[in-house]
Amino acid sequence: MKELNISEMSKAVMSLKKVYIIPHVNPDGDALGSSFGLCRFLRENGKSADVVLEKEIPQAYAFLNGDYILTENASEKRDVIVLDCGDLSRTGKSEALFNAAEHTLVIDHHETNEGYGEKCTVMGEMSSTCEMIFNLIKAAKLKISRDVAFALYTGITSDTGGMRYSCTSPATLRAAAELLETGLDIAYINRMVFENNSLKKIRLKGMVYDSLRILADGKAAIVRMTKEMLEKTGANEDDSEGFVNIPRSVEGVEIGIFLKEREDEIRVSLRSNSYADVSKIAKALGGGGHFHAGGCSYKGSLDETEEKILSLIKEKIFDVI
Ligand SMILES: [Mn+2]
Repeated sequence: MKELNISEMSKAVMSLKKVYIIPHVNPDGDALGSSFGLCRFLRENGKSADVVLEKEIPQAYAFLNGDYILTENASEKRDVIVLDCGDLSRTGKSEALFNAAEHTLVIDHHETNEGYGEKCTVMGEMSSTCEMIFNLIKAAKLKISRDVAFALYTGITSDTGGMRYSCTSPATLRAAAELLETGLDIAYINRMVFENNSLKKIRLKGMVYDSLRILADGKAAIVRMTKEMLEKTGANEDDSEGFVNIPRSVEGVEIGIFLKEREDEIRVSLRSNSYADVSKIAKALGGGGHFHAGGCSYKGSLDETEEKILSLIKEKIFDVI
């Protein structure tokens, strides 16, 4: 594996003729935005490019109007560009395409990415893979069309929570400004990304809000999503994206806990606002994450899981500060 800077990667990308572009499984706005953005850019510049997805695109991202092929239909031998995948397993079934390719390029912004593929560019300081694709096109000194800008802006706004998270740098905002100059409808994109929920999801969210309880003298808060809630609303687990922010947003709360009841385990998501390192809790139960975000699974009932998490939070965080 060779590590490249973004302009070297730009040259490496432009040297390929026929590529499959592969984002991570269960793709989000950045994975899809960077894939469609790069794919459109390469096609506009005379390359043969296709985005490859393992499953049909999530309905929430249909507005991107991106065309793609499913992994099982990607039958040609082509070079592969992997986007927004912190490790190779995140390519899911498309890993086979990666393994069969002559040339493999990896472009990603996950700090935990240790590098893989023939050539790799990882920039943990970037807000999004879309911001990296923007820089890659700038390095090639080629034009960014409105279609490309539409996809890239979607990914940047997704991964920065609408330019609110700390990953938003001055350079991110300058990139966003330049993308907007192509004539994008910023209100439309942000509405599609943040304010376009299915009725099922809103009903589910209402139930999850109702489960909110305050723990640890107001320093932690918890919400639960049960299998029954999913049955009642007809929603699925994908609809719970972002719910972990509900408990974290209660005034005075440092740690937010979200428990999802699955068939044979409870999935635990943790978030902290400032001083609590929640990855310590996640790691203690065999999971992982970062300082402010962690996740793990636990075999037990919802009540047992809550009890376990709460005792770990007290022992590893509130007792030591
Ligand atoms: Mn991303």
